[in-house]
Amino acid sequence: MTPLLILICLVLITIVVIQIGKVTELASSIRGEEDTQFETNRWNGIMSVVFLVVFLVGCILSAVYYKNYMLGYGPHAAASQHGGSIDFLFDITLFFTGIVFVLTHIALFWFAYKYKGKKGRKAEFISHNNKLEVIWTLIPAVVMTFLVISGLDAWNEIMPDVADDEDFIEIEATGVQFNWLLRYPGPDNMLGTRNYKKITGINPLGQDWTDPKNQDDIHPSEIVLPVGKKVRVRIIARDVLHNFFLPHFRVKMDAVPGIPTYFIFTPTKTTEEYRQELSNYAEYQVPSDPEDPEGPQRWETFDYELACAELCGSGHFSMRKVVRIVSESEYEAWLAQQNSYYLSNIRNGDEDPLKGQLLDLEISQRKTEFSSAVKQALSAPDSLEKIIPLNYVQYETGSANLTPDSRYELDNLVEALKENSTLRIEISGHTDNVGDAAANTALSQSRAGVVANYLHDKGIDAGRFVARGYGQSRPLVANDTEENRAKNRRTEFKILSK
Ligand SMILES: [Cu+2]
Repeated sequence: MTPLLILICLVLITIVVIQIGKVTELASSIRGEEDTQFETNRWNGIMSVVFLVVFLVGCILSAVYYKNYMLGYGPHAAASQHGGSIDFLFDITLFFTGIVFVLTHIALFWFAYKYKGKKGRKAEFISHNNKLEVIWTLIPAVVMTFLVISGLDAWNEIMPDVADDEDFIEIEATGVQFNWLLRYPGPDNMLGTRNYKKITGINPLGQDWTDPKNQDDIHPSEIVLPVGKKVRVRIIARDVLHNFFLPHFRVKMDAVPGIPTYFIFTPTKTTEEYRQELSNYAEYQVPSDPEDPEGPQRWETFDYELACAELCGSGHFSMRKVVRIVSESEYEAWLAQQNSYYLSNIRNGDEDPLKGQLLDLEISQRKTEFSSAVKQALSAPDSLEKIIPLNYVQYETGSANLTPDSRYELDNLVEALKENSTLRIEISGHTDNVGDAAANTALSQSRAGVVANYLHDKGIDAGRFVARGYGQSRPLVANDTEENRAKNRRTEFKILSK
């Protein structure tokens, strides 16, 4: 209904304007053409000046009114070390262009008034004016030079790459339609190599799994960074142009397929600190969900964000990720919870080129597990039975021959015995209940004996360990499934005295 009314109004106004025009035409033909023209000029001139005043005042008022919606003003302070220099560049550019904007508009509309056509006034012919031309060429040239130089200066300050000896965190962001794939280097602090030919459904970045640097890399779903630490982001795209944009940190860089780019920045405010700053602004003191007036306020639910700033296709809007800036200790805790993408998604699957091989990474992980188990057992009260399983000591089926990879776990045991020189242990072999009980006992006895020999060969005094075969007499769990039987076939050791 309303649009119809508006349409009718517009039609009526048009008719009225046309009718007035006709009446004026009639009046002018009665009064004489020239007089009417001068009268029109006078009104045009006056209305130009009125427009000038209303327009300029409107511009200034709206700039002040909407100030808090602009980066660098009000709640949109920069949260990175270099952010201030970018905001300063915007301000200084606004200052000069603002002066030009106001002066040229005044000149435009004031001249339209002052030099309007009047009875007896004739236009002056000027072929050129050297002085004026020099002035209006020189002033913009000087101002432009100043702006360009200060821009270059800021660029050089922001864009140098990190030095070799600098302490920084390197992460990687890959733009794809329509998501950001994030990668952290994992405990080795190094991102592994990539090859686009290796991209598959479960290898979205085309990582080369034979590169050990890739095996601990993490693919998190959000960016988490410690405050005050330099961050280098490797930026690239997999399909079309995207743009890595962290508005609060004044970070913006194209993500180009085939051309790696980067950006280095240092966050200076944690998410929590930024929220506290926002809580001072009225526009953030409203419920973040209008449906729930009692719920948290806008400043409480604020999060830094990563957006794509290149119109990259129909799902462009959905390329948003949360960015959390936290304290160093919170960052360490978060990092410790993240799992290697390779170990949790690729390892020993169809696409694992290292299927069945033991990785250096796994050897050192097992070593850490082993020494913490020993440490825990040694510090536990003496009344507790201290049994530590040798999970990775394996034998060939039905025999007492160790598999080649068993030596890593046995070396861990040798090391523990050397570190704790008074430690005495019992090595025990166990089987499942398949087959003859006496034969099982004999097999477990010889398996425990093989371990004992290994320790002896590595220089551990024979008086410090005994080897015993328990056969099927001490199952961990009921021998009812193949899985459970595998659990019962085991070698372990018990601390006799320390
Ligand atoms: Cu995009």
